[in-house]
Amino acid sequence: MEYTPETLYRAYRSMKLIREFEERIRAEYQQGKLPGFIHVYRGQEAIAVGVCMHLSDEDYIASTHRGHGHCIAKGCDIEDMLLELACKQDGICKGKGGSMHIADMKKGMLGANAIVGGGPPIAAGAALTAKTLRNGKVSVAFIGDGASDQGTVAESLNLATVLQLPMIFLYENNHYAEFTKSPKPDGRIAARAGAYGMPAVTIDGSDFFTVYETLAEAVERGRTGGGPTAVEAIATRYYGHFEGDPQQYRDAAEIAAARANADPIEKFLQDHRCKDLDPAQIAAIDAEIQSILDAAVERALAADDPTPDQLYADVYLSYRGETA
Ligand SMILES: Cc1ncc(C[n+]2csc(CCOP(=O)(O)OP(=O)(O)O)c2C)c(N)n1
Ligand SMILES: [Mg+2]
Repeated sequence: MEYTPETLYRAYRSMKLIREFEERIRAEYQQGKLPGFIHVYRGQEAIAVGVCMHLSDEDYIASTHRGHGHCIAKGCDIEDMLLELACKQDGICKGKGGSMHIADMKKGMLGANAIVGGGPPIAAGAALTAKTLRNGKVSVAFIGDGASDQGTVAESLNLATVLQLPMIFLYENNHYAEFTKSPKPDGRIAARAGAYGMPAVTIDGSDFFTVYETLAEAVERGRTGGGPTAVEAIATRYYGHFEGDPQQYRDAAEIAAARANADPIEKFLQDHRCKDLDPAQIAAIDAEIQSILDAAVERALAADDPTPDQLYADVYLSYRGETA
């Protein structure tokens, strides 16, 4: 596949924005400035970006509890996300969701989800809409290796095959579910999805180019009536399950090896396809990202909390068309 410089800079910017966004929120969280729980995506950036670069705002994704990367790659606004993480009234979900419940319908981002395995049925529903309306849209469910065993995923695989939905099951196999290491060999998750009767592959999720090329085919299949695809992307969870997790269940050598060998951004920059990228342009992108984050953090921390009235708005739906 040929890559224009624009595509390469775009991929770099998106991966780096995810990385720096999360490093900044970790720092703010450690100082007690952000409430709730955060689950960091570091190490998996090439997956969100390699997938979402094939999608427009009209396509759908359903995310997980580890969703910042998916949101950013799908184009959610950084300031609105930071306001949401700080639970402020102008947040992307008006401050009621926080890190684990970011949704942005304008961007086809159907929601991060604290329910493990909650995303695939939602993505399948969106895919059914696309198929019914014949509008050529596709729907991607991001699914952890832990989530892959949920019944909701099995039902979604079944429905997607039976109805030949324009859907992609994007498994991110980082070998951990919370504090438990997966005993399964790589490839088992794709094999199970394949048994439902859809094309299913296992790929290196730390390599942007592999993800991008695999998804080019899967998205095209979905858009042209070829039905669902499953992709098991092998990845590394760089940090703990949640920010602050001391990781006593993971030995130091394993953590060090993961951090040394599996950085998708380093891998990208060292790839021969990036050899002509201009270091000055890369530095300019890095500087632009820092200024976006500086402004977003400053605004988020100074912004207003929701008022008591706002907290109850949009929570209950009245079928007479009013909110309670
Ligand atoms: C239905 C449900 N069961 C259990 C949990 C608790 N829980 C939160 S994250 C998690 C592990 C998920 O692992 P995986 O799907 O591999 O995603 P990762 O954290 O590795 O990104 C569990 C069990 C939950 N949130 N929802
Ligand atoms: Mg996992």
